[in-house]
Amino acid sequence: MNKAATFELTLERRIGAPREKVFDAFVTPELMKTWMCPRGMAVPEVSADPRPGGRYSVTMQARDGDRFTAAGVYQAVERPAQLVYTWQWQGEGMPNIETLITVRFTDHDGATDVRMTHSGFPDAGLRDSHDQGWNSSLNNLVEQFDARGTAANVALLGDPRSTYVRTTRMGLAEKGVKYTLQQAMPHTPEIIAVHPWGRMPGFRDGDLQLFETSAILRYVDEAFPGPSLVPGNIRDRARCEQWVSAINAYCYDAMVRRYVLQYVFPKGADGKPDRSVIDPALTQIAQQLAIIDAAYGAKDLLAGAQVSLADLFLAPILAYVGQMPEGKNLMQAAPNVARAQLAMRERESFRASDPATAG
Ligand SMILES: N[C@@H](CCC(=O)N[C@@H](CS)C(=O)NCC(=O)O)C(=O)O
Repeated sequence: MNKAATFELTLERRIGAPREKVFDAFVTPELMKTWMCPRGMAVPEVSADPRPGGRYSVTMQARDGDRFTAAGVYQAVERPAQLVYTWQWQGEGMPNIETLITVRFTDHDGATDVRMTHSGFPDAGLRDSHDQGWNSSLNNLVEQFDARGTAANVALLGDPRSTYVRTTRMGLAEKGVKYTLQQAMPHTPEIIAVHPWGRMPGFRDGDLQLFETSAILRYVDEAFPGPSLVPGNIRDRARCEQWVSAINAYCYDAMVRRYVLQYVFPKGADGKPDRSVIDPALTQIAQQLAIIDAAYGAKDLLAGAQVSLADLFLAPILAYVGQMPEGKNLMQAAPNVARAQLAMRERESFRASDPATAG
């Protein structure tokens, strides 16, 4: 052990099972296989001899087939209260340093509070490089003991009528990630706890909290298996980003804020929609739809060959525009947009995020 090492990582989780079961999940090869790797990876090989001086080894396999093995020696095996073992990555190119893991298991009304400390890192960089992996692995562990699967950790906060909430729901559905939808309105304490500007959606995955739809979906895309929500090709990826940014900066403002919301929450004289806001917005919306129409051309997707964040940001907005009094004419004047939107409406992610049937 490197005596000068001072950097450590501490993670905590509450697991819905008694201490003995959770302890066993750390030292029993068949159980270790089910969770001791970040989400989206697998554990094809594992061995464990859980007694002081006994050895263990865990091999994790990434989606691309790359394998990573960590191994070490048990220092303390005190079922069900505490487990201490060394941890060292094996093979060339891996950090050649022995670190130490201490796991404490505390009873909490039949559930178990797990506190894991991974210590002995020589620098903050190496410590931080383990943070995402351990967080994802411990989320896996929580989900192993919870029938809700990823919905035990993943929560989306907001109102399903929000286009940004729907975009996020579509992204989660495209990835096949189960989540818990927590109904919350803007600027309420529940939302402000996650989103300092009080907007929706807010997002949680275990102890991680995020706001801003693009950031949430980029995290979801990388942290979970399933089809990628950003194109693999660098040019398409940049185009995807370009459209996400333009839709956020220009289209949402004209199409939702200055158009759809003017009908939904009329603020004009006699409680009528304010034409002095709507009419100029309509001119801009027609211009924006013409730009997007040209971008689609004969294709149904804005960037790359698979549905991407760009399409997920636009579809919920267009769904509302199409329902407004001028919506049909606007869409008819942009036939490529209308056709692409029809294709989006056919997707299971679009159906599953319908605000009218939100569950
Ligand atoms: N930039 C944010 C925008 C979120 C946003 O504006 N959400 C709307 C609902 S669609 C909201 O919370 N509006 C309440 C308000 O503006 O006070 C994101 O990408 O998540």
